[in-house]
Amino acid sequence: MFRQLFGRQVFGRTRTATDWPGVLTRYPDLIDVPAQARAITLLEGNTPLIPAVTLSEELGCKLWIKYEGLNPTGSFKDRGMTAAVTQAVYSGAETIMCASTGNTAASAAAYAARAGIRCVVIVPEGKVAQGKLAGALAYGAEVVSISGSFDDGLTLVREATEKLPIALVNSINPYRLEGQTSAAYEIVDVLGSAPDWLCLPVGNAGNISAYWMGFKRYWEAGRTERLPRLLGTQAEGAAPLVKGYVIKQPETVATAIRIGSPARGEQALAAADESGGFITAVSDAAILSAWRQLATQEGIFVEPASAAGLAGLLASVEQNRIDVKGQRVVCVVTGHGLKDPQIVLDQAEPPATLEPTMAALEDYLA
Ligand code: AN7
Repeated sequence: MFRQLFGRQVFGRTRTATDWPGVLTRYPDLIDVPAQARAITLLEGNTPLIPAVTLSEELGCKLWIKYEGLNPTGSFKDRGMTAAVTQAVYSGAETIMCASTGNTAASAAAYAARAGIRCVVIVPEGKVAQGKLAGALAYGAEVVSISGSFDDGLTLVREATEKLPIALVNSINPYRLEGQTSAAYEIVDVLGSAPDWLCLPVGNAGNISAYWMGFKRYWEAGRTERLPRLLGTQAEGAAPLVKGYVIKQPETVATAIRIGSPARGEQALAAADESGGFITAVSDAAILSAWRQLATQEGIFVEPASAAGLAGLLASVEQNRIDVKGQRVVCVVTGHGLKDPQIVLDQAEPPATLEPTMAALEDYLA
């Protein structure tokens, strides 16, 4: 039955948009992977662009939230991983490797499982949110914890993949960016053209670079008549692109973007500049405040790093660095809230405990 329904489309080489709507298939003319390659996909992408009603009113603009936590492994990384792993398998790789603050690890692990190849992930000890570590382990990756930072891990992975027959799937791999351009296409497909501002968190700086590539490609193809300005946000304790130098010991509650030497830093700065936007930094308190607002005012639960884009938008409006009145703004929220349950338990009031009686409940409600 399964084969009958899905056989050729899923396991064969045929890829058409209706049969198999992962990002490689949805935008085959725009994402550069070998056409003959068997796509390794979990039907990633096609995430909702949710109107943020309360925040729109507060800001006097039209704000949408691109909810990337609804990708198969709970973050935007899946868009790039489908392309990187498809290409790696096509070129004969039997092992993939990455350094990660967590989401890349979980995503690489899932796509490696899908492809039936080995996956080794290097993570900074004690600095990876629980849901990400659980994901990587569940998908069967080999998790190696190092007593160093993400940046130390990436240095190690670069060296290992140069020396050994292992494919690197961090965002220095150009196929990662290829796949991640898909998010820009999706936004334009929904809005009809690019927004005035695109706001997102910046860590290793691959995603902001990919969005800019994507918007420009769509513009060149005549599929949007305008380009957005990019507003990238780093955490104050991990803001090398704002400060202009490498941060040796980055620190932030937003562990996903706890990165001191972004591999795509120069490309990201050039992209922000070319777009007429900029990269800014906000405090952990501002990140947590935006994170709370998204959940309690909009019903959108994300991991803290994901709220950095909104935090940067709110801070930049507050500081009169930008004026978004009447404009169309998209905030990309990059990872699901369930990735980091501990932060909720640390921040929220513990649940009330009651006797199981109506009297106790009435008492509580009053
Ligand atoms: C939720 O997983 O670097 O600027 O190793 O997990 O493209 O690096 C994660 C990054 C934003 C920053 N939001 O994106 C990793 C990793 C979330 C993230 C970023 C990450 P880039």
